[in-house]
Amino acid sequence: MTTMTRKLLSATAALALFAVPASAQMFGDAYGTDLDYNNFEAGFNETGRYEALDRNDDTFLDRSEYSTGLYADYDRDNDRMISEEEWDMGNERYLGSNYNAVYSDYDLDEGGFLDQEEFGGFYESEYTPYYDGLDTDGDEMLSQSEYNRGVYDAADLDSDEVISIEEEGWFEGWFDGDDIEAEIEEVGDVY
Ligand SMILES: [Ca+2]
Ligand SMILES: [Ca+2]
Ligand SMILES: [Ca+2]
Ligand SMILES: [Ca+2]
Repeated sequence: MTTMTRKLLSATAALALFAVPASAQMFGDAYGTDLDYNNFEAGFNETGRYEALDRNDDTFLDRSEYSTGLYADYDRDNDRMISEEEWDMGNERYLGSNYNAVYSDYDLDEGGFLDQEEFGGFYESEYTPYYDGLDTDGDEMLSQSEYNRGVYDAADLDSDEVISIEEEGWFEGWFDGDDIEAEIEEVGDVY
């Protein structure tokens, strides 16, 4: 091994140390064990996800802010487009496995992907009642606890008020250290 290679390797190791997902760390020991709502909320509030979604910093998520967060979540491979596979997966995660809709109805330019505008059309028709359901006090905004509750209930697939370790699979990709704030800004306006 040359000195140069060794230097490169140790630099890589140092980077890898830095790359330990910050959000997962902030989530503490709770992630990876069964989560009741209180454990979940305490950890989740520390991840910065809500602050990243709240683009205008008013401590609430309006319909537009929520749609941008949803788009970022549907977009698994971060190419800023929603493929049919990503769409199916997102619909199942949020709307349930019985949800039925036709992708081509929303892919208006038949490009094989939904962009922000096309997804916005889908969001308007399918997520208006969903958002209303999360907005339990009916003030047309999601508070942090209304948002948290919605995420928790979506991940708690069997609705037994515990997110089991298996159900934590719902969060795949959420706590991997990606800069969610940069991702949200890049997605921009959806609705
Ligand atoms: Ca806001
Ligand atoms: Ca994508
Ligand atoms: Ca509300
Ligand atoms: Ca459960």
